Amino acid sequence: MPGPFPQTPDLSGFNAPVRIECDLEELIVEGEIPAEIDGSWYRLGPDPYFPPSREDDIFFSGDGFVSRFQIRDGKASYKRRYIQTDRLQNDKAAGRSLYGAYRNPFTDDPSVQGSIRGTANTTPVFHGGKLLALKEDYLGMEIDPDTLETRGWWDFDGKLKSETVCAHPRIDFDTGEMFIFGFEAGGLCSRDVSYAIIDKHGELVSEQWFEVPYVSWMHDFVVTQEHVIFPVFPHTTDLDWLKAGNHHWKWDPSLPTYVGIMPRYGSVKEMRWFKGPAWSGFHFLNGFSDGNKVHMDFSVMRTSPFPPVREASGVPFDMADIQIPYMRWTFDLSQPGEGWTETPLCPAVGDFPRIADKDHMKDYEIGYYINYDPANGEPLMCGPTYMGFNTLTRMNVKEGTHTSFTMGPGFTFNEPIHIASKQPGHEGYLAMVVDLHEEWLSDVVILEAAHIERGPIARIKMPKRLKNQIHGVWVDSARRRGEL
Ligand code: V55
Ligand code: FE
Repeated sequence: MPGPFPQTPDLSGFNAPVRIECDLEELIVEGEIPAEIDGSWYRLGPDPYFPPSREDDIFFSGDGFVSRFQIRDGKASYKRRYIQTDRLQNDKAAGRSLYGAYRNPFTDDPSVQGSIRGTANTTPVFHGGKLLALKEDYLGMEIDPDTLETRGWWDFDGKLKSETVCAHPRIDFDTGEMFIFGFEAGGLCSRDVSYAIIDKHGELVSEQWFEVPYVSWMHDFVVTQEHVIFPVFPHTTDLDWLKAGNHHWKWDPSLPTYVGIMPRYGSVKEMRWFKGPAWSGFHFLNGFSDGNKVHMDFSVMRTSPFPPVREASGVPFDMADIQIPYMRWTFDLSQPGEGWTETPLCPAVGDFPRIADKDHMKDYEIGYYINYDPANGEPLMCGPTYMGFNTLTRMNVKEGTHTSFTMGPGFTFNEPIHIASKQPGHEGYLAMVVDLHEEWLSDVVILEAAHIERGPIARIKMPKRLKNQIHGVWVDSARRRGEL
């Protein structure tokens, strides 16, 4: 019999596992879901099936779950399944967790040494007719978009040589191409990074490898219509650190930040490296090229946002290190030197950015993300940072203005998705799961993207608390049919 889960911040309260597989039809809807919304919203996250073998297991380690809200004709349904990874199957056969620290195979039970550790728990992506569940530690797992059954690891018909695929592919809305990379591509703690282009049909058309100056937690990257940008921030690791039994990452601010930029259809030999002091960042909202200037917009920090990483690295926490406005970094390829310029875009301090698919990789105006605003309540314990987001922000990067939506104290927000409208000139909709801490439930709110400050136009009531997700994707039914 599995014992109880440890009562640690990573695994208790709103971070406690939910462990449910279910099918819910005819969800209760307050307000009205616009009739034009027709598609599937896939969400992924970690949800440990068994209590971990280690009391100090972290949020990111959990077995992957995939869930789908299907929305059509003003109605919604919900389906949720575990992703049947090798790891989950091995654990189920043993009746307990056989795997040790986060991304550290040295800490696994001898019976599973050498087995595939991928948890597929981070990002769903729909491309080339396939739904993939990604985590940066291994290949993507193919999932049946209708039944959510697990189909198997996807190596692009045997063509991809990289051992890993990142959790943040970038899709060019106009060409339909998908750009991917993988870090530690050549094995645990290798400095190899792969960079591959997948055509709109899902065929791998190119893969190149290059080395980064040190092993880095390259969680995301940026692709513009002309360039690709690889930021290297000093969350790092090495074999000695892993052999000592640690979780994968340590924060080492003595290392510089590197940013590699190359033409997106070019050779990795053309990579130009920029260099600066230690910064940290996870998600990029967007990037674009303007002649010799290349811009990337993101939430930047001066430390690791994750308490277990800071603790293991012996870094004290200073709130100021994570309270930095949303930033634009601009690299001028016509100038010599290693530096770049930094321009604040919006004062709201947050992450989980979203942009309309059509604006991706281009000069744009509107971005959305969630942030923590102390004016809207005390921080609530949830997520990997132990500080739930309580505000949704819409920023206009051209005007330098922003608007926001909050539900006040007692609520935290998961990553929003953007749903394009079919009406000309309409900015579309945002949807996000909201955790109701007092009621111990979760709801979905749907907002007009242009008017988030007016509050939800519809609210879907869930009968259960949902596990904190990581990322999600909206797959319009028209896109599913190949029409978009
Ligand atoms: C993230 C999530 C992960 C992970 C690494 O969103 C980074 C950040 C759910 O697992 O392993
Ligand atoms: Fe991410």
